[in-house]
Amino acid sequence: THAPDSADVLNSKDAFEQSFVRHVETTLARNMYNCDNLAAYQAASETIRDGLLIDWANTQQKQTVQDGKRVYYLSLEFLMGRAMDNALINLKSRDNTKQSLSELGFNLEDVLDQEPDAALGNGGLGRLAACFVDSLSSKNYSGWGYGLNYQYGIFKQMIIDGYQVEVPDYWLKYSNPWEITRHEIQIPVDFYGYVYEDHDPNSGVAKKVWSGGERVLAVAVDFPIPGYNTSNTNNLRLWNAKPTEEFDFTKFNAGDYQQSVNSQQRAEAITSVLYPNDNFEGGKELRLKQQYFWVAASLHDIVRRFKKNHKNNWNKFPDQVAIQLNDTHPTLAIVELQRIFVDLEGLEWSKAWSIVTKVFAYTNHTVLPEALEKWPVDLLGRLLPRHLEIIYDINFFFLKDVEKKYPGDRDILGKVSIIEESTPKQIRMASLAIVGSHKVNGVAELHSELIKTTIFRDFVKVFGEDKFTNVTNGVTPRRWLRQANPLLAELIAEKLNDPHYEYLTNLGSLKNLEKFINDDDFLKKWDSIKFHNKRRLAALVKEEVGVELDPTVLFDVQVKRIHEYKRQQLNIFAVIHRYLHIKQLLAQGISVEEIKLKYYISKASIFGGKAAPGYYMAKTIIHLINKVGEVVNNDPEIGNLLKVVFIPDYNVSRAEIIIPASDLSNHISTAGTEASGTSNMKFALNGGLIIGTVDGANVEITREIGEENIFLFGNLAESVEELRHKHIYEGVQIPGALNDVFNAIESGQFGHPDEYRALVDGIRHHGDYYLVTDDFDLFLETHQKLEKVFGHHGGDANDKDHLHKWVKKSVLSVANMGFFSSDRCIDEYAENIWDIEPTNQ
Ligand code: DL6
Repeated sequence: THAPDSADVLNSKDAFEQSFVRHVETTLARNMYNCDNLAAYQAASETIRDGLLIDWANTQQKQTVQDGKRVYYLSLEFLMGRAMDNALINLKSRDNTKQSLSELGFNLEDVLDQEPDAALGNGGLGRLAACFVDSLSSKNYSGWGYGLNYQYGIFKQMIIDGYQVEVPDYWLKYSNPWEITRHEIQIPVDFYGYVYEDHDPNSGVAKKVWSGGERVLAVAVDFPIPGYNTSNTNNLRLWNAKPTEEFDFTKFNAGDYQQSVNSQQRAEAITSVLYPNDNFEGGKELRLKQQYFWVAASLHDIVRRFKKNHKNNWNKFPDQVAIQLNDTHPTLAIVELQRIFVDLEGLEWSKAWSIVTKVFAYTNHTVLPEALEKWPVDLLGRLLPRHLEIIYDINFFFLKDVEKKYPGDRDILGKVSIIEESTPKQIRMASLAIVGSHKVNGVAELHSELIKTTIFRDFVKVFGEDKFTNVTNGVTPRRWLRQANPLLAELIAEKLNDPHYEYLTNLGSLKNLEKFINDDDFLKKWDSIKFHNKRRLAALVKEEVGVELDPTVLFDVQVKRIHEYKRQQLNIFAVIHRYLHIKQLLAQGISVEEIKLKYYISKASIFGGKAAPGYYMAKTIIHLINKVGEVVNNDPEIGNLLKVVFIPDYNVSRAEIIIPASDLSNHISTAGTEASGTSNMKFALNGGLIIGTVDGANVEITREIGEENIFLFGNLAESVEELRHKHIYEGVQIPGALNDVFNAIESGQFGHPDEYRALVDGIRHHGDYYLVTDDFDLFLETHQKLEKVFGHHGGDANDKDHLHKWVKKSVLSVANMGFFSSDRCIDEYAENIWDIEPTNQ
């Protein structure tokens, strides 16, 4: 006999089928004759969840008994995607589930397809958090995520007449089998009100009391996070906002029914919508309310858990608790913990502060100054009057220390002050996060170096270099290899002689693939898997966009948030240039065949990504891509020589189809602007080659896989400032090829030129901030080079040239991507920042 675990429910066909039928009949109140794919998804999920809950309860008990240090990852976004396939893979129950479902008359893939994405994030930052919770569980750490359970995730993107249209994503339309609402865990969170001074009746010491004006309840909703190849199952706790009963009741009794409903809605609004901007959403009171609601609930939960075992032995707090701030969004947690210690627990200020600063660490995800969060003092003071006082006190003591180090240096005081003396005065959240944390990290080497010399330069002077460190991002190979690319994962397992896919938690072993680099049979298999994945993507494109893609051509992909700094405009301008040149060649009587041989190989340019709803320039870029697609795809002369598609509603599930199908992907940000990038890692891990600038994690990817296996181009980060300067003082030089593109756009070839005026003028007349003109020709040249390597593959597995040049690079890049597992990141955080060890299993 053994203690029950998930395997009992999930690894026997009988047990699975029995549980499935029971859920159809009892949970769903249906019967097997009336069970469609959606009902099958729900019943299967409930069954898997039953298994998960056993592991989860065992894990929580084990962790409580071991009473080791725990890390809490505070992230306003967790971009989880679908849960079912991931759970089956991590629990190693996929085969059993597939067979059981098949016996019950269902196809696993169709069932999996019913699940809506949990899209509670914008992009890189939220997806990183999702990879991290997977790795925390898989590496047997005791680590919880804390976030918000938005009812509306990131909007669904539709493309109508070439324009982005945002549609609400009500992802909880059907009940969500993966969440467990903890009705018993309700934490009151206060807002507004006033602060007064009171005296301790015993000691007579004065203390501050905050009397809140509005109270909302935070109700815990838990998501079990299964680890791979371990029963360790951590918790992701997301909060729901609910009104307090007392509040409604008073109003109701006073005969103000309308008002009582309003206050209910006001409370629920806090966790209603994810803000769809991956930069900073300034000045929005509701956003600040979300932030405080979430950190207050999380901290009270953490402190309560600590007190259960350790009472008020506060000296032990930093030995038990590490809190990671995912960007500055949770920075108020620093203030809240100081408030709990000083106001509620009666600790002396400096004692409290020394504990607080041992607990927190902060990750920065962007150097873009416009993305640094600042909140108006007035707004924060009204919403959180006591917190504003504490922020001022933190700043006062901090500046006193700075003054000691740099006597009389008013300049540095002004630069590092948490309060910006502007009109209106603002609170600089990054400064507060740095002051309240013991470590600050960037997310790739280049980025971590850059923040030390730019946005955080003055803090390095104050705190010294050691406080600032780097943890290069990573991605989970469970989702981004095994789940997204099952055939490649299988081939790798076979070649590594690893039938249990142990390499997925030991990604360095991919290196052994190099042994097969001269094995043509292996290369052919590798290439045919890519071809299969390209067909899978072509089917999606056909269904979503109505365009037929030939899977034998080069699939050239750029999918990510749409941003000027990510430079989708550079890519689409190059596509237009290619189209114009092809048309010119055709006009000269050169045949399509000759063009393919001498000038351009056939390719499909595939785009996808959402623009923040208020970001005009990003929306203009989307419009241009779609209009270019309309023209090119409907040009009968062009055929499969060039296709341009924009796949709407790029999300995690779409990424799982798109990424394994790419031959080439674009990571072409202006050097120094992309903190890391993580999709670059996903593409390379799936055997897609990269065309990229020397930016973010591209630098480390190059170091790992070798510069002969990546196509780098463009100006370097150290030249950017000078080039921008030159643009302003000497004017922008438009290269001839780009000028042709602008002329075509302005001639109305892709719709009314006014539509694109801002985009073109931004480059021509307003300084070309993102250096499109400086990198355009280099981008074209690099394409020429790489297309020669790709050759005229034509899907012909016997094309030795393609096999020996391109496919070898593809294998070599996968073989050397081991470093980019998020397991490695989590180990680095654990060792260098959190000081935690894996739990005993
Ligand atoms: O660190 C995760 C991810 C990086 O890989 C990207 O380079 C970076 O742009 C992204 N940032 C965001 C939003 N930024 N903020 N703040 O998603 O983080």
